[in-house]
Amino acid sequence: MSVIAYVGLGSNLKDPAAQLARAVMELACLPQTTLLAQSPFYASRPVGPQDQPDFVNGAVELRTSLKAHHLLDHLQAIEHAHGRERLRHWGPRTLDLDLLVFGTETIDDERLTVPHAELANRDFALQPLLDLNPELELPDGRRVIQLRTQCPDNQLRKLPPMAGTD
Ligand code: A4P
Ligand code: MG
Repeated sequence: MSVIAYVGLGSNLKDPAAQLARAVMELACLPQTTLLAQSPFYASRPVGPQDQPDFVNGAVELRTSLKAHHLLDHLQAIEHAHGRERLRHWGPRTLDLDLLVFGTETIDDERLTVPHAELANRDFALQPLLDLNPELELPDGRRVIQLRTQCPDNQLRKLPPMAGTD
């Protein structure tokens, strides 16, 4: 059985937009998974420590037969391949892949919280989700469009499409 999953992408080191574009191609190659759509990319002010560069953020919509934890294994392998080092909580990173939504599942264990714990507070995650699916609802019935109007403003700037990614 397959589910629709949404993965958030973020980077603020080493050509962030190119890191995201490459990650989208890598996500498209995951086993038992189809890339259905990708959102525009946005520049955003960092949430958390302010002594770091602005981020580039986006999201993808996947159809996958992988279990959520198995998908997380793949996301972490892609992060690792991008030279991701876990140095500081909410600190700078070459690539961050967050499982934002996984079908209608609610998960809360030592490895995985889905929907992502900070989703409702982050316009840089909510806006790309809305771009992908304006009707999207979380498993608890909250509508993403409603959360977007209530969440703190992080000065999102939509970036022009990158050559070759349209
Ligand atoms: N984990 C639990 N739930 C999830 C999930 N839904 N998706 C666990 C992915 N991972 C999940 O994550 C630490 C652990 O979270 C993982 O090992 C996984 O088992 P991490 O990314 O390695 O570590 P972190 O950065 O210390 O923490 P966290 O909470 O994941 O950070 P976030 O939430 O990813 O936030 N500002 C802007 N403008 N744009 C950004 O993208 N990103 C962050 C990082 C901070 N500020 C930002 C942005
Ligand atoms: Mg993360």
